[in-house]
Amino acid sequence: MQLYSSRHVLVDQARIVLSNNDLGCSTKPAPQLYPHQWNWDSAFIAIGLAHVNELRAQTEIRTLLKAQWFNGMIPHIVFNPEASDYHPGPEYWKTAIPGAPSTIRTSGITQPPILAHAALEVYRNSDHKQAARLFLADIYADLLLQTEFLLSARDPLQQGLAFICHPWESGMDNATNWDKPLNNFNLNFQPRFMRRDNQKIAGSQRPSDDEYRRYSYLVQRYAMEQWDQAKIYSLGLFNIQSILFNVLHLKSMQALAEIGRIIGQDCHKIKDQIAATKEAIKTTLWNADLGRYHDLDLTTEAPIISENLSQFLPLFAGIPKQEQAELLITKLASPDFWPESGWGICSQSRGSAKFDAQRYWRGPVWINMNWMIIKGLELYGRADLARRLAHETLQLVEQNGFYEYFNPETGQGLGSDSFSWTAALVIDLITSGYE
Ligand code: 2M8
Repeated sequence: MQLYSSRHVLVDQARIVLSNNDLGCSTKPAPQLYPHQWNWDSAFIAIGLAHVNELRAQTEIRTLLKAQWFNGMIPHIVFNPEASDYHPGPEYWKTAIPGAPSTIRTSGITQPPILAHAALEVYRNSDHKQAARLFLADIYADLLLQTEFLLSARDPLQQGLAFICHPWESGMDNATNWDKPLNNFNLNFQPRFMRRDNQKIAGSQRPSDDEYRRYSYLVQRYAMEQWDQAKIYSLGLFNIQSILFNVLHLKSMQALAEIGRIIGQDCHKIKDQIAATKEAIKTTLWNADLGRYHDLDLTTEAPIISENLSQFLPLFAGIPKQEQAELLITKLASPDFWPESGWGICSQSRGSAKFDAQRYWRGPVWINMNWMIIKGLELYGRADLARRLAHETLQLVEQNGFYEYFNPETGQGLGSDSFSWTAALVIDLITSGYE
């Protein structure tokens, strides 16, 4: 990589973060807090690694795919056998069952499906296109299988939208969106759980014990069903059509169609599905009176109207019409979401009673969210705002470190330091020409 940007020092620092978190064939999200491989973290990590070591970026994706379940599900965690200091670990998940990989231990749920998009980005940024094409050809069937899993097991009513069954599948674990659905089911037993996260990070920056109790209950309850997808759906405990998850599902299908074109596969079926999912997001997850997107609780059929930033993410997959996009961008650019302090986008509106500047997905700024919004702004011709947001994002990391998330008012780093996707996406922004 030839880099003449004045930000080359930041790129060098980011490379060090990634190399310190390198487990060999995958990258842990953070040195102590997250010692295993995580699904969507690895996708973001591959996007950054593609600029510095494209073969290693490919390996990151291949390693995750090795842990794919027979039904196509790509698990949210692939456990590192060398690490034991994370709860819940492999024993808790009880995933040593038929249908799960036999030699690799994983969790029993998935995460936002951005992997196919990451694979396409790795190809696009490759200096060795022929080898990169072979990489795409090698992984195409696995990516297709994952999509088919989301189109069948996760869309039992064939509505064009995939549901998630656990807040951990949303990627935004304790977002205010899940407050109501997470309290809509009774606990038929008290799940045992322990908090290792709070021993490493201040509790005020992490989810509450009550949330952990419910996360743990769902894991134990689904494990009792041996992770049978139809049974998980029919339990109806936490079946949510999340905006973010479906935006990334669509984005990955768009990428898959493009990968198919590059490697000469017939993609007409996936193109039909792209149209169906796009339409479903535009109709089922859109409220015309409020002029905004929302999640939907599949069990109660109730829309979930939360002042969380996921309502803007349809921009990332080019879903809204231009006039709807203008509405979203006006709200996004208001100080409630984009404070004048200049550190990017809050995960929860500052105008909402639930805003908490320190607590995880309930207020802090996240670099992967800023990154997706930058890409969305580019798509809708708002290069001015994209540039401003990219600049603020880079300043934030330069001045405060490669943290997991940040206080939107002070810029203070929160959660874990040396966080991999922060480093990877900083590399991507800088090599894309942002300053
Ligand atoms: C966080 O989630 C894990 C559980 O999956 C945790 O809190 O222990 C989330 O921020 C998630 O989006 C992320 O993938 C994971 C690893 O960075 O950490």
